[in-house]
Amino acid sequence: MEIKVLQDILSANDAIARKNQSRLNKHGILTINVMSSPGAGKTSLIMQIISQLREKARIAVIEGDVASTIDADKVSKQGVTVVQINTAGGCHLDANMTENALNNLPLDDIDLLLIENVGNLICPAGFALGEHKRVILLSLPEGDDKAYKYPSMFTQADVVLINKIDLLPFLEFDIASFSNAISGLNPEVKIFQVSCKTGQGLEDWLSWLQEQIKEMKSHHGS
Ligand SMILES: Nc1nc2c(ncn2[C@@H]2O[C@H](COP(=O)(O)OP(=O)(O)O)[C@@H](O)[C@H]2O)c(=O)[nH]1
Ligand SMILES: [Mg+2]
Repeated sequence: MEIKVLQDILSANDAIARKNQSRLNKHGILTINVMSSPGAGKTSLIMQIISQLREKARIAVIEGDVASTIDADKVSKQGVTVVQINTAGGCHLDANMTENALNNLPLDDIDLLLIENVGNLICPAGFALGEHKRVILLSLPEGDDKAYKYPSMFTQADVVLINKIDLLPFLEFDIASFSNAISGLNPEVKIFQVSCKTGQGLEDWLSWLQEQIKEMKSHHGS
């Protein structure tokens, strides 16, 4: 019985997520669901994307947090349109919350929508929002065993960003072993080593992102 309830919730969520995605497709908006543990660097990544791509793409952000508007305030100071979702205790965003956020965004004026999910390496993996790509950050201080401990997050990722690479000299983190673990779970995944603080490694990842924006535009015919 419990399993049935869970299945109902997930299939209702999936139906709204599909609706969100076709709405985003109609407007040609590439949408990225950014997920990680708290503190791995989601907001820092979004700030880097804004500063590096703002001349090339019209960017908007959905900020998901249990409470507060701290991250949304940072993004808003950059002059970027942002909608905050407070989940009031919920450990992840869902498609219904995302639909409400989309209702409050100028969809005709956006090329790239970045969704910062609630900081959590477990729950967000189960809930599609309507995004086109899932980007997971794993930062060096979290340890190189996390792919084995939280496999569902990595199995569903399109991209894994190994963040805080600037801290490598100070930590024991085996990049090769972590990368092999992810590739074993998910052979298609793209892995980039980056520092959202120093900017190291961001160039390759930003090229990938721009490629995706271009592809979305070509489908959209604009
Ligand atoms: N050394 C270092 N610190 C980083 C890097 N990226 C983020 N941080 C720091 O990590 C902390 C958490 O970052 P934040 O972007 O707020 O993480 P979030 O909770 O996932 O949104 C902040 O103090 C950032 O300045 C990085 O690449 N290197
Ligand atoms: Mg944040």
